[in-house]
Amino acid sequence: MAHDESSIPGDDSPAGAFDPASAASKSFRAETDQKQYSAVEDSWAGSVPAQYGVAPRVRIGRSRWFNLLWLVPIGFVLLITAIAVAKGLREVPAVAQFVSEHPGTVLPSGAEDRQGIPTWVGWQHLFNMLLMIPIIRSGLTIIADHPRFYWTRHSTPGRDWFRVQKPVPADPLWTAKQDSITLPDSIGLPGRRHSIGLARWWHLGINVLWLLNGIAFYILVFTTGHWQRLIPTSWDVIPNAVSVMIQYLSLNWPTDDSWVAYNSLQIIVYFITVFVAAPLAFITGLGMSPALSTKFRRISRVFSIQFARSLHFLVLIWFLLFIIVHVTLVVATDALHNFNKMYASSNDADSWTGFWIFAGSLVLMIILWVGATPFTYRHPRAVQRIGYALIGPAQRLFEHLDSKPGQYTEKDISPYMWHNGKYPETTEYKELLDNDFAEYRLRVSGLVGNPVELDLKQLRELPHHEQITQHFCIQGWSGIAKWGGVSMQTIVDLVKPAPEAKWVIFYSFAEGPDGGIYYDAHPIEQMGYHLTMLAYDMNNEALPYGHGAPLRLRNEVQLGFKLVKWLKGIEFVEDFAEIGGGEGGYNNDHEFFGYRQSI
Ligand SMILES: Nc1nc2c(c(=O)[nH]1)N[C@H]1C(S)=C(S)[C@@H](COP(=O)(O)O)O[C@H]1N2
Ligand SMILES: [Mo]
Repeated sequence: MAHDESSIPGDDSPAGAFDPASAASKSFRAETDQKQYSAVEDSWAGSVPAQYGVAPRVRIGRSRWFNLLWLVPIGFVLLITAIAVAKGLREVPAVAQFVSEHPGTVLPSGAEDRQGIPTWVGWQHLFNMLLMIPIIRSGLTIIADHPRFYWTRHSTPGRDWFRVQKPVPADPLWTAKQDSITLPDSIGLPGRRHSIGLARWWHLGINVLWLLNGIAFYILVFTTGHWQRLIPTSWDVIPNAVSVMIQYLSLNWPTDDSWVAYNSLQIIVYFITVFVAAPLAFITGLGMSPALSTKFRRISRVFSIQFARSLHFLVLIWFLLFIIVHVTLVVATDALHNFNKMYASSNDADSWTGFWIFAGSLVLMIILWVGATPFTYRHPRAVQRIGYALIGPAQRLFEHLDSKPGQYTEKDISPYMWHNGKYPETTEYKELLDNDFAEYRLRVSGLVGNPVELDLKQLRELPHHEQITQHFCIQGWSGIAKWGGVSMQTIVDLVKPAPEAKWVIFYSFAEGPDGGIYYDAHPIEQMGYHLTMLAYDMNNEALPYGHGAPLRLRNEVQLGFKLVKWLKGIEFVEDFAEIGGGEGGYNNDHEFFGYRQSI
């Protein structure tokens, strides 16, 4: 394993006609874009033009796609048919008897003593509603950034089971960014194409509040006995739920007793929503984190990021269906009474109090809805700061998961790996490429005792490190590859960072969409992680052009955008505030991403 220290330039060896001092003073900072971006304007992110998707489609069999818009007429016909059938059924004596024996509501013992909707339920319901809207809207923007769903982690084109985008074009260098689509600003939060950075602050930030609201709800539900209204306590709920379904569909609705107990169909649906869908949203959300998935590989092997992302999406569908049916029934069945129960904690059937409170909350909801996207475009840094204040602690925590190598095996390697980012177009890079990188030098500088410049031969002479790991793009796609190269710890040992060095900046040959070279900052602790490396090989061959030739970074606790491709330099610094726009990376400066991305 030991390498000959004296063969490394930067030592005072004869080979090193290289001056450490000049390397240390030379930095790539000057090539970064130092402009501070503080609004989302038309020229934002290199003026990425709007691009709209297609109607949602589900794959049937190998390659046939079913357009889900057909569900509108089909659903309508089914509903009409179901109503006709239910009406007919109620005329059948046996069914009439079944309905009268199972009127719909099962009263648990002591229900009479627990009657009423407590005020805290009303408040939590209100908060939940206000929080769910931005969560769902920003979630749609996140989906729009990779508008496809898969069941396996390979994200292979054509193997998606759902898409709102055309099939992937044949272009071998087609990027995930090119594949992203625009949403209307009133639907997505925000709607602009590839505004995932901002959407994630909304989504993850508000998720924290939603989670706290949910935890408070769980605690109150179980300490007050209110759980007995939400959790079925006898098998009688099944026939009663069937009965309620027949009664609703026949448009001859069950007597409402919800001040005392919900009907059986309500209980089942509320139970699923509160105790299955909500926790599943949380778990599947975490299932998409690179740091957690890499650490808990045994779980994520089966429960892969794409499986988690697909389930997360199905939970969204459940919530959307729930909201539509729930709101329809609240309004269609004794609306004033229902508003009084949930908004005024009162069983008054005729007063308008509950309605006015509801109307007030609706106004608030509409103002927030209409204002959220324009606010985000005008104050993206505020969205970024608030979002980071909320989710940052969890992101920092998960960054400490230093996982062992050998995560996957050769047979897990993905047949297709998406490309991403802006390809290097500078003459500097093209000349190197044309010359097979014979002139390539990686420059490692900054707060180090021994700055070095390494060519590819020297890099290949350093102790070899290999890992088969999974890539997690912020946009949602993933893939497994085998990476061969040098462990970052080897580079650290070689250059001997000074104690003040806290951050490591990786600079690319490639520019970003607004000009200025792509760069990213990583905490120095993570340079010692088992899975932090510089890769010059991918799947047993020299790293291809599209994936970052001749050298790229891998740090498996982080999302893909932090893994700089076409690497030309590394600088150890005390603080990233003076690099580029000062936010810790190109996408952070320009697209309001975060600098810690373990989730
Ligand atoms: N120089 C540079 N490196 C970059 C990017 C980029 O735009 N420029 N994009 C990043 C993003 S968003 C991802 S997901 C990965 C994609 O790596 P791949 O194309 O090898 O799959 O590269 C990262 N490295
Ligand atoms: Mo990415």
